Amino acid sequence: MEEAAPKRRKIIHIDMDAFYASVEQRDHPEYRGKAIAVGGRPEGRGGVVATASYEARKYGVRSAMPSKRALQLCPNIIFVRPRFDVYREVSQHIRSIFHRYTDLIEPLSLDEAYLDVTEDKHNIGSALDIAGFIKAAIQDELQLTASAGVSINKFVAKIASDMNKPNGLTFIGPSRIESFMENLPVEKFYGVGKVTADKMKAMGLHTGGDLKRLPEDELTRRFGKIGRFFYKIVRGIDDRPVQPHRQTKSLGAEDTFPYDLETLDEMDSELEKISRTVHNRLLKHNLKGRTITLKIRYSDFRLITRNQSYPTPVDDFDTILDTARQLLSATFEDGQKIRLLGISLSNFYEPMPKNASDSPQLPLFGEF
Ligand code: DCP
Ligand code: MG
Repeated sequence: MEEAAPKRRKIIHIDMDAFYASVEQRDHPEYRGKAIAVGGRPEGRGGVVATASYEARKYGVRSAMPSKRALQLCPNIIFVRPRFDVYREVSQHIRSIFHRYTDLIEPLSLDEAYLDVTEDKHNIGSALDIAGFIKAAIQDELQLTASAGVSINKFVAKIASDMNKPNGLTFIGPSRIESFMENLPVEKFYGVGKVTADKMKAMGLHTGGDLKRLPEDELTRRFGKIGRFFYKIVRGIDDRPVQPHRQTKSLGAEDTFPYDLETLDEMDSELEKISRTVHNRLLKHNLKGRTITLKIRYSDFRLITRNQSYPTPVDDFDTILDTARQLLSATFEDGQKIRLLGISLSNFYEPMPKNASDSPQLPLFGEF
């Protein structure tokens, strides 16, 4: 007997608009209509912008920009201290809205998730309608806006959600996917950072259509394993399932330096930057870890890692930086030159959802 064709999926990607900044404008009417940056420090005294309101983005202010630069671009910008507890609460609330329609939810961060609504709890059937209901509930219950993308796979849904921000609702149906992918600039492709995009352009590959002309083995030869993903995705094929229980195993950041670092002073200021990034990522993903790992690559390409574990999970900037400093000074010897430094956290503690009191006796801190 012939096997039935797999059912076409209905995928929604939801992403809150200017998330932290919108929450601050909602709770502080005096910030509404104003250029604000969450994070960073006034007068450009260090720190980076976590996110900027749309008013500030008109001036070119962006996430991860040093606050000094933000102030140059937009002299009237207001720096606002982040309130992560509030963002976490909002995040839990939007998740509870998603659960009204499906339990197949894969959160990517506090403000972003994939939903598989191939089967929905109310038999609504239309993913576009469901996305509209979710946006309306977020507006009514939280006075915030989200943008949604709707398609038959994760890749296209995610790109779609970004196309009409803010407050967008974008549907890309099966008949439009191939032409959509052919016109898509390569830098929009998942896994294509600036370096790969430049490499592609140097080869004359500017759009999905250009990639589509290459056979699969040539794509893998040129780009490695991800080449196979490119081959499928330009044909509109992305079978990755929405994974509700995907666990983050480790989270970190690293930096390869344009020149080798030779003094502890230089290394220290790099560790500070990396710790800041790691700290922000932990907050964004609502994670705390018990183990901090320092990775060092020396100028001769030797790679070492050193780690330190704590009895309770940590996420605070000072602990991350102090631990990384101690791990470094415990191994550093005069004359060593360092090409790369990285810090990561693992052994995560997943906070229990607020309404999880019915799952009894979950060990909060793991057993050891
Ligand atoms: N964030 C951060 N550091 C970054 C990027 C983001 O701290 N480098 C935080 C602040 C954002 C939140 O994560 O508000 C969500 O990230 P998004 O990339 O979704 O950005 P926004 O929601 O702020 O804006 P957009 O409307 O473009 O989604
Ligand atoms: Mg967002």
